[in-house]
Amino acid sequence: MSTIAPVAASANPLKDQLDRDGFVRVPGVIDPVTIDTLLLRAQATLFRATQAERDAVKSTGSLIHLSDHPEYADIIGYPPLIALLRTLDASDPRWTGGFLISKPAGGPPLFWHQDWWGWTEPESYAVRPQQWFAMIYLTDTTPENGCLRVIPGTHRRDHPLHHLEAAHSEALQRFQNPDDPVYGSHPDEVPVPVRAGDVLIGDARLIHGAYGNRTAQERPLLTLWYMPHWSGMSPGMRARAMLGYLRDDDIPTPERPLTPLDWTPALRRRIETILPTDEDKAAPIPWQRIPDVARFVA
Ligand SMILES: O=C(O)CCC(=O)C(=O)O
Repeated sequence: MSTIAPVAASANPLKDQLDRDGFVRVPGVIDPVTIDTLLLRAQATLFRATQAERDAVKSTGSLIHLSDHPEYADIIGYPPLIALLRTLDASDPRWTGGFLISKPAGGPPLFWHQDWWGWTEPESYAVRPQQWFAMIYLTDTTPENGCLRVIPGTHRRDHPLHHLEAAHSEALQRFQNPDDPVYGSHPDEVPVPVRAGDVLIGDARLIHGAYGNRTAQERPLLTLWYMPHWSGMSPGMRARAMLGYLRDDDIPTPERPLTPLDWTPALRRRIETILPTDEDKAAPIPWQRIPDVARFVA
């Protein structure tokens, strides 16, 4: 008589899901009062953004760097969020940047893209992630109001969407050609709706985008970038990440961009333990956002 071997229960199902699919949704990480105050702060921040600034990134909706807004310090270092990163196996998490990305009522879809920039390096094709996003939507989201959509598993394998026009270009941001397939539905897409207070952790290599907002309300999101294994990264990759943290990369910035080093000590202290530092002075690896799909092994 044949017997079926019992399947071992995973010791860390959230991490397993993140490794396999490239993202994981964790409910109820942020308490309702914190979400409420973040929503008020986001509305105030958006009130100051000009229409021209928002039109320049129409597909994204807004792209407001949080280093210019120290008033978000508490969420960057929010203890339950940092504890979640460690639960997912982050050995030495550090925050390198983040954005208020808000889709106004009637805003178009966000183009398909992935956010990783270290594709010259062999470890960018390995299971172990180098960079995560933590997405914190400040309202409930659905496909109607512009929730996230993802192509599971594409952090480690080739997909036709890797071969579209390079994402993040000015024309794509401006939504100049609404018929471009980079904004369209794809048969492999999976919607990822959330409740306010949930956190989505994802691998920066994952192909993702967002539906258009067909409601009359704004849909605000805080995207935070963490390097889960800072001291385990190669010195060259750490040096490149450091340039991003210091606002010396290809992301458009105001004339005098801030970093947490400019913040008042009281605010900076809230996130001191997760701020990146780098004593190696290694040469940074090249900024390469396009994967060499022949090197995917999955
Ligand atoms: O607007 C969204 O829902 C997704 C934002 C996004 O793709 C990102 O932060 O990389």
